[in-house]
Amino acid sequence: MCFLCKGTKFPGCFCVAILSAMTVLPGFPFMVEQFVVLLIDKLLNSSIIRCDEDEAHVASVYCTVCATHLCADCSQLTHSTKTLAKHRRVPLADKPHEKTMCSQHQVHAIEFVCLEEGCQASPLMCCVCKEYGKHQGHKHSVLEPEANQIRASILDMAHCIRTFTEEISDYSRKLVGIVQHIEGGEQIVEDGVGMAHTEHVPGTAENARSCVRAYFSDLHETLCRQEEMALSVVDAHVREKLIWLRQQQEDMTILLSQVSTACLHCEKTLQQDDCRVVLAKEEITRLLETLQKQQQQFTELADHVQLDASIPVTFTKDNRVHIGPKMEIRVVTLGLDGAGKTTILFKLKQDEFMQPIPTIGFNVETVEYKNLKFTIWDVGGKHKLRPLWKHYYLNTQAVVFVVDSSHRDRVSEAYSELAKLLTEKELRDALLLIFANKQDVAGALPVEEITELLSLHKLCCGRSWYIQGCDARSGTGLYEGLDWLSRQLVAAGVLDVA
Ligand code: G3D
Ligand code: MG
Repeated sequence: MCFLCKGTKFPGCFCVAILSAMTVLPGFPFMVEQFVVLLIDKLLNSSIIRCDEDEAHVASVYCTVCATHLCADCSQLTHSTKTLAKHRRVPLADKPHEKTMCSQHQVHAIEFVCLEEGCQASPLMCCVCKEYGKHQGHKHSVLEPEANQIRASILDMAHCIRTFTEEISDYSRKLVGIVQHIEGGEQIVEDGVGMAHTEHVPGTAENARSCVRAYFSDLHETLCRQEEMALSVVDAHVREKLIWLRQQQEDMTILLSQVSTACLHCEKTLQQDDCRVVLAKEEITRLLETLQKQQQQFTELADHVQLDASIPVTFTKDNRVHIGPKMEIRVVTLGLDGAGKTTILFKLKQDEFMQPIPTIGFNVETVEYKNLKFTIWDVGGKHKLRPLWKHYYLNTQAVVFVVDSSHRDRVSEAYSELAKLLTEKELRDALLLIFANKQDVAGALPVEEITELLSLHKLCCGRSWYIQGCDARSGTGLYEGLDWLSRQLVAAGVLDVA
């Protein structure tokens, strides 16, 4: 804000002129800077008195007769005549001061300054004003030292202003530099043979735009590649399906021809005499048995095969296509012993509470939910079994880590196991669902506290993770966890296509 007009931009304020000039003259701020520097130099040098004969000389004496300021040389030169040599010349410090006469008492000069509270508007006084006039008895000081003190403080102020101006100029230069850095521009460079030519230097704005372009071009390439791959998966599926269907068509044609041959044979037999019919009995029986067997096989096939022209496609978050009604997800459930892993698995599987036995080795179950088919490996959590966990990591798309929320003392042990787990290379891209189990137990740690104690925000930085409070006995919270997994695995909008 302008310190003069305080933002009101009153007519005549410098800032108005400066702002309008800046818009037409790009170098204007530097002209203003030079102008201010000149002003300050002039102000600081105003205490130096120049020689009246030659501006380049500094005066050192004052001729009281000619009333001129002179340097020693010019004083000698100009006052060398017989008459002028007699002129009284005094050092500049002893130059008699001009006297201002009192407006009240014209014969008396102003000699004092009144320091009284109410007299700031007219503080000057002569000896009569001081002793008998309106300033009688007022606090006062002598005019000359008072004026000198004010001069000294103006000069002090000028020094401060010079520093202030330098600071403003520095800051302005930085602003110019930053604007140039953002906008970029032309730069003169020399080539190998010493020829100068201009080169475009990109600014940060241009660099940022290039970054955006590069990112989206990569994304575009990746999408094109993924689209090609997805199309080839669909094409392969269609090819295989059509090959199988055509094979079926051929089989049915063969079957029909076998049936028609049998019919013809039977018809022929029916038209023959009794002896021939009796002789054909064995052959006819074999034929009918074969037909019956073929019919049975056909019925079984027709029962099992669903003739369906639909090709249901689902997309994973990483843009892979899945064809078929259910998408299979490999999940491994880990956590300390007693955390509730087996109970969770049984609950999801049977939806009924069973008294679990401590897991030795592992349990594996398939749980279907929405259009996902989770193959869940429940791996024993006892100390001795933990080194075995890594055998289950391969091709695991998600880890469900179960924590016993009712057991505050074991949370730090859970933390160190989880921390170890997250350093495993094979689990680098796996989703992490943390079940804060046993929320039904009185005094169980709430989800927020488990999050804090396991430092999840720090530990899981850069990966997809989610913590869900649950109670494996009743099943509360379990499906919310699976929902999160589904949302992470399947691209939005295609979750319920099957
Ligand atoms: P693990 O497979 O992780 O080792 P388990 O753990 O599933 O075997 O469960 C250990 C104990 O915790 C079992 O009790 C089980 O009933 C209990 N449990 C599991 N989940 C919950 C829960 O949400 N709430 C409560 N209150 N208890 C739970 P036992 O008594 O058999 O040891
Ligand atoms: Mg178990």
